[in-house]
Amino acid sequence: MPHTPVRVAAIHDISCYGRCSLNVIMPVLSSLGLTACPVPSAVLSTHTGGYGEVAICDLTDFLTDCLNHWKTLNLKIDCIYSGFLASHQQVDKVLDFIKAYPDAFVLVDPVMGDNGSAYRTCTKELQAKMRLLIKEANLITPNLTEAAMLLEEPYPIGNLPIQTAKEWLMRLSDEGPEMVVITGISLLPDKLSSICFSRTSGEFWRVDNTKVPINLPGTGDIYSATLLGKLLTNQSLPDALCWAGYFIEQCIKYTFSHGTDIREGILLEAVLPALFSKHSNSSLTKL
Ligand code: PXL
Repeated sequence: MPHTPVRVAAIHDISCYGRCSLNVIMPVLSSLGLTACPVPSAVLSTHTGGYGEVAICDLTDFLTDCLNHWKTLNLKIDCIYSGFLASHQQVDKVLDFIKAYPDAFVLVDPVMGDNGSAYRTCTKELQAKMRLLIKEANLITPNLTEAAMLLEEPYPIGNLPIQTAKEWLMRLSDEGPEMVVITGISLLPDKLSSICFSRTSGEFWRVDNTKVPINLPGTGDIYSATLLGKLLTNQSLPDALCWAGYFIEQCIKYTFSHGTDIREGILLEAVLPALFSKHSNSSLTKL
């Protein structure tokens, strides 16, 4: 039997130092048995989270050239997964990839900000274009900051009421994506929750994980790659949600316990084996 890999075109940046984006997405997807095809949107000397003035090589034109070449090859691409985009013009390039592979599952991780603020590269134009890009997605995975930006709502202070959380999930799904996951929500003391909605089943779920007092770059990238990897290897949405929550909790706890420089991100190399645990051990609740 020929082996047919599941191929994921991963359109994200490469940050040369500080674990995030393609540097962490590739190992997670590969470990889960998927073939990740990296399509770099930009190369940065470091991520933008604390290393000062970053050298950036914008690869907008490369995205066009890459797709044009791929089109001549009749490749089978099963999934398009977009993340950090260096400019609002790159949204059109991602849309070109989506048009070229109409049967591909589309995950848009709308990487725009965290903790109530936009990343310094995320302009108002990029925020507006991201609102258009999510319309073409099957699944989106904003954190709470990004969900607020997509909905043009203020960042919520304090705990988000459950009714508001459900309303935000549905409003985001109304924009297009069948599945919506919002991460990094405080609903319970000492817990961080991820919540999701499937429009097909009309169901909402929540997974609660231990809150660890540390904010590491790349966390959202590892979370979304794990969720995607589990979904594409035939786990249901709530099971994939449990796995992503469990894995990121292990990642953060391990890194916190080692006291490394926060900017270096998650000590992923040591934690990857947790992807193969027998159970995810996360507590799943219907919202
Ligand atoms: O992990 C998100 C991310 C991706 N890419 C770059 C970033 C960040 C967050 O800081 O700076 C370049």
